[in-house]
Amino acid sequence: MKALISTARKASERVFLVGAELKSRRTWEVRDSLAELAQLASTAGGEVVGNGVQKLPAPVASTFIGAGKADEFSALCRREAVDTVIFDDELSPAQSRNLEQTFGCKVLDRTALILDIFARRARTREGKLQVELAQLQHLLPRLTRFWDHLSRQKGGIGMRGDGETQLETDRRRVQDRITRIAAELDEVRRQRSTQRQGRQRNLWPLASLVGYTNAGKSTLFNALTGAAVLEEDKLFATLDPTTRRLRLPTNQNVLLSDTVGFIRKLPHRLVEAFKATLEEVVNADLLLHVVDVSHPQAEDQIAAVHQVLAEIAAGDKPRLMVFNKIDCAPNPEQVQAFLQRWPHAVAISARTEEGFPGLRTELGSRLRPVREFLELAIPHSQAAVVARLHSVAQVVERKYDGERARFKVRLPPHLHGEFAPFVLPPGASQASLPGVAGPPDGDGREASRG
Ligand SMILES: Nc1nc2c(ncn2[C@@H]2O[C@H](COP(=O)(O)OP(=O)(O)OP(=O)(O)O)[C@@H](O)[C@H]2O)c(=O)[nH]1
Ligand SMILES: [Mg+2]
Repeated sequence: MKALISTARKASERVFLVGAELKSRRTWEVRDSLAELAQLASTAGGEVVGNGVQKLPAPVASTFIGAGKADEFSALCRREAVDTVIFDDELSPAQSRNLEQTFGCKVLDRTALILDIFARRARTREGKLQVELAQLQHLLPRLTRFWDHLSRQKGGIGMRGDGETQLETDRRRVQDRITRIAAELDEVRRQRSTQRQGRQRNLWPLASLVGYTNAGKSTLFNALTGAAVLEEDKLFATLDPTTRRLRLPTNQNVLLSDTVGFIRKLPHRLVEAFKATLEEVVNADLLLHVVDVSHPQAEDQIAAVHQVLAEIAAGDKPRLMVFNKIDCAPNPEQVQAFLQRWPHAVAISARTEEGFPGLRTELGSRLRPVREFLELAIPHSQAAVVARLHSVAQVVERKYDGERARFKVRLPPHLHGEFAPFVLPPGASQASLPGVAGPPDGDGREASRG
């Protein structure tokens, strides 16, 4: 045990990975998942010295893998002077504790590893707070022996980020810290939502880049907008969202935002913690789903992204599939197959900018609806609705008509629902005012409410 702790102070931690081939999974899926876990571990600064897989009908309640297998791996780890064992699946607090006893070293799961990477990547106040909150919530139930061990070990994978300094032996303090962070996050988000209203006033439609981590979202974002967001051949290079204006060849302005990438088995807690950051995605008028076509698991990655989108209630958003990295795709037929499967998809290289004209054209036509005008009739009694309209819409014409004010406006599509009761049918304004005084029935009911 002593020997293990001292080796943890070497330049990189020696890491051993464990996967389970459950009945529901195929061997190659476990292998792919472990390969990705190895990438995550090295992104976190670990040196992967080996891995082990066990075939199981279902996870074992006490130790996830079978006790015999755990002993076998543990002996291997001691021989290899392993500092940290990382499981590819989320472990329960009890499993973590038992496994740590067996292995005699730090045992982490995929969730803790991803949280660790996020902690290193977070730059904004909000991003840091979100990660710290998720880390504390993940660790709190696991604070026992693991805890002593970690405080002796001081940091290392799974224990970095702002969380580290606050983690004392007292659970109570951790709980207090959780409460404080939650309050602080609330405040940061309130301020951000004020800023966002400013953006809505601009009335430019918002397109958000989504996709599996390392698909090339930031590279595309930088190439299109001239921004300088970090692009790196590492998982989760981007964490905090960035938004820039993009002018299309049609002279149309749109906003483009780049944000955190997705990954399979993305911890639910993290999706929850990042929901606010992902507002850029939830509020977008169009999602650009960037896919790395040169990746052997491109298909699985698409499915994983769809799953996360559904989890954040963005599953129904209009979507444009962007097949990226065609410059290094292993064969052109495969790119063609992707294009055929997804209507209106585009194939590009964010690196060489091949395919950009087609992408820009597609963006222009998919984001056009926001340029159209809507006609509204709002009773004068609904002063709050009128005020709200002025704050979010571009009002190009205003007329007064007895008890109602009529507006010709441009309104972002995601706000259409809010004003639906006041919308006039197309062409209604062409008729003489008194004759069409009655907008749809729904309007009358709204009016009598105010
Ligand atoms: N060959 C090639 N490489 C690309 C292309 N686009 C991006 N890359 C590379 O892919 C790697 C990941 O690119 P990023 O833009 O950081 O990917 P991302 O989707 O923003 O990744 P995260 O922020 O980690 O989610 C970098 O090494 C890029 O240089 C492309 O079209 N062709
Ligand atoms: Mg990125």
